[in-house]
Amino acid sequence: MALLPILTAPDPRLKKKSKPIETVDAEIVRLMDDMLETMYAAPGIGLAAPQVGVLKRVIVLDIEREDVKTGPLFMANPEIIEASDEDVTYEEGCLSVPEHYSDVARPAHVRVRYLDREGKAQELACDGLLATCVQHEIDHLDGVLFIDHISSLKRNMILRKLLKARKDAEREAEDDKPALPKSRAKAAAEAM
Ligand code: K1U
Ligand code: ZN
Repeated sequence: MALLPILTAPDPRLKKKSKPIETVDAEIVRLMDDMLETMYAAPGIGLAAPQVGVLKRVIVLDIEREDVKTGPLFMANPEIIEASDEDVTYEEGCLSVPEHYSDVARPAHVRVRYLDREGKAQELACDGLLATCVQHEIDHLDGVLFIDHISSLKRNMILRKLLKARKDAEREAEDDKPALPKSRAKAAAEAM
């Protein structure tokens, strides 16, 4: 298994619509396993393939808590086939929007149809955090982030901060590099 790099906003790949899976073959199983390992390492409770730069309709989740023991869930081509009229608001985070959180209202109960890790068609009734998380992950497959559900004022403020953090990190990495490659630096010193 392998840890995959997680893309952060604003990255154009996070805004694209992902393609359906034709069959859950060995390549998709490997992607699912790598995504689960990446999600646990982050740590997170869900991850969608576009977050690791793969525009395929695959998500993984594990919201295990003392009261919820679903274990890891692997879903290819997940679709919401029923949603409650009742909404619930949850403070959401996202591994692609690090260190920012916002309240988002979504249907409190949903029924999801998907292909599991063995390629078998399944349906699952989701409530509570699992319902919120599965909707958040399916949104990723359609190029939608939780910040698309909040005011444009707050969204743009978060995106500006993320862009600044990325530029600062790039500048720091650049400052840590030697000004000249070692061999040229040595040659320059010897020539003096
Ligand atoms: O999609 C993602 O980036 C994963 C995201 C899922 C999510 C969280 C909260 C509401 C909706 C969807 C995360 O996992 S953010 C990290 C997180 O919530 C968490 C991390 C460790 C322990 C418990 C929660
Ligand atoms: Zn997310």
